[in-house]
Amino acid sequence: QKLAFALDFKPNFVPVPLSLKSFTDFGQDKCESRSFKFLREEIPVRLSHIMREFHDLPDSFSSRKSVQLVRGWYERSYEELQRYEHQDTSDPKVLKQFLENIQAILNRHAKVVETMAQGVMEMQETFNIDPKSSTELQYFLDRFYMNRISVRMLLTQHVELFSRDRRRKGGDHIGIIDPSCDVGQIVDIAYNNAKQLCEQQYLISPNMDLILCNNSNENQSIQMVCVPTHLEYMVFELIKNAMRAVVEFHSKETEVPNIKVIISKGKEDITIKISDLGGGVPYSVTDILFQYHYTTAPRPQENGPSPALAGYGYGLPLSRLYARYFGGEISLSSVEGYGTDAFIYLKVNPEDANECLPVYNKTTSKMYDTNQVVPDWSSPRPWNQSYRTFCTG
Ligand code: W6P
Repeated sequence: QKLAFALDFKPNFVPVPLSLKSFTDFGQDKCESRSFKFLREEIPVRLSHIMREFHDLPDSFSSRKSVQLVRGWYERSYEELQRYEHQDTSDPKVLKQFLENIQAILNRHAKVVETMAQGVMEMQETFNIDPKSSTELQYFLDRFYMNRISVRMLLTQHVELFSRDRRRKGGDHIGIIDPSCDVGQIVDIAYNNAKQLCEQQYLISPNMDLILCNNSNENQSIQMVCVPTHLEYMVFELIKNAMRAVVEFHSKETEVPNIKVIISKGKEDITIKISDLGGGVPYSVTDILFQYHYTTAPRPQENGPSPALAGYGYGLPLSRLYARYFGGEISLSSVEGYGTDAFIYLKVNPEDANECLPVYNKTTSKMYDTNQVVPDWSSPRPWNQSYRTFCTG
């Protein structure tokens, strides 16, 4: 069964990235059989590309029960979708069955992030993760979760557009896309949610100064085509981190400095800059903040109350994937001892906002085969031990 899956993989089928523009065009057509025809090919291609990468992972990770469980879900969903390969695209019964199947797949994969996180934690507890495994794991999880975001986007769009009980929802929304999303409004919602959590935990929270800079349309709100749930997730995560830093850095004071948010719309980018005076982090830590096996806050207890402002430490890396998914980025610039600026970059034009999808090829397999790589920059060592060594490699 598993072998059959591996042989099924056809590397000449490359995932087809869609732009936000093509998502909205597609959604306005509302042609269910066209959507069905696209998805029954595209989803298996996307699934097979990421399934292939499981083979290249270190055994210490891929042999974990939780990882095996997730692999099983992927194989099952792949097989279910393959069954539609030759079915009649205009038969309403087939379309109905496909829609229900897709809902079942979305449910089956609902806990993938938590389950994989479990595997990562177990691996950390059992082994000391060396730099090589750490790089591979980070590389894999970024690609794996990006793949998941993309597959869920396609499946959710289909369900939202064609399921009868979803149609009443949300004014001019096209599936889960808001063609005129008010960015300032999303920032307000995210701020208020973060504020509530912050006050629960610390009894105090920083205020927010919000500045809009709409270069193309003075003094008006800033609107864009985007997936509001993705945007809210990113802004919430960054504001939450900013708040925690501010409140903890000023814990002996009765007043805390505001968080400053600037939203600017240029020709190419919409940028959201979130600045805090929370004491910052050392430069060397800014990369580590995006690693999946890192969190600043105590880990959630399995049965205990969940600490309000902490999760599995996946908020930042996942937020960055949401930004990158449609061609954007998240970056942090910190001034240790002072504060941090966080930046969300998003594409203004929906034509330019293309899905960023992992593709399995030779380069990918080389990333997992870094055994022979010898560092080509010096590494520090105590000078009294530093006998001159010969070049290796
Ligand atoms: C910090 C650390 C951090 C991460 C993300 C966003 C804001 C901040 N502030 O001190």
